[in-house]
Amino acid sequence: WREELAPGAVVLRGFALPHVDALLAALGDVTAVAPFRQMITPGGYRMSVTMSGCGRYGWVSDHSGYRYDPLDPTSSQPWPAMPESFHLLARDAAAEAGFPGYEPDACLINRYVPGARLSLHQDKDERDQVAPIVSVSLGLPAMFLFGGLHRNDPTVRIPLAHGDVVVWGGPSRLRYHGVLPLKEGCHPLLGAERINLTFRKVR
Ligand code: MD5
Ligand code: FE
Repeated sequence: WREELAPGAVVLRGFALPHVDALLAALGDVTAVAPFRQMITPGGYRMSVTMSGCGRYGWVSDHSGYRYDPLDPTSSQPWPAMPESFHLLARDAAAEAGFPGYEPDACLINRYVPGARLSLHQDKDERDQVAPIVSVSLGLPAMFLFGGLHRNDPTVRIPLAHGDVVVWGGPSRLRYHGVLPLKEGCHPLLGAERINLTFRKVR
């Protein structure tokens, strides 16, 4: 159930399964305050993935660029606090992958419906690029694209299912990655969607 994809990148299959009920209840509380919305890229495109967030910072994209912001631009209020169930799961998963003492200060929440995708990119907006990113997949399965440190490096496809957790640390923290268009389907708990919780240490 524990696969090392590359140095620092560890897949923990089903790691979140015992916590799904608590995670979904907390997700409902967060998205009642910070509803999913479509961000606009600096180039003017509307992202197919809708996003929410919690913790001290939220990832924001608009015509002026990408940034982490302590305020949700939709409400002009701080993002909802990170639920304890989110924080504990991220900490446990990071420790399991060899990164003890992980203290994320942001959780970006991505929602994919069939057809939604995330094009190849690097996560480099965080001031702390040493701490790992922890991602938790819920709902419909997705095909993840895992590349290298350069945009044109070859990619491998990694299937991610409900309950899988991936820790992206060490030399894999800055690899290019993306998500292929989500296939149609109906998950028994979530219906026609995939949710990905991505924990980061921003500052
Ligand atoms: C997702 N989200 O499935 C992914 C999970 C994002 C994003 O990519 O930016 O919101 S996080 C995947 C990730 C993070 C950092 C490094 C690497 C992958 N990697 O080295 O492949 O919605
Ligand atoms: Fe990313």
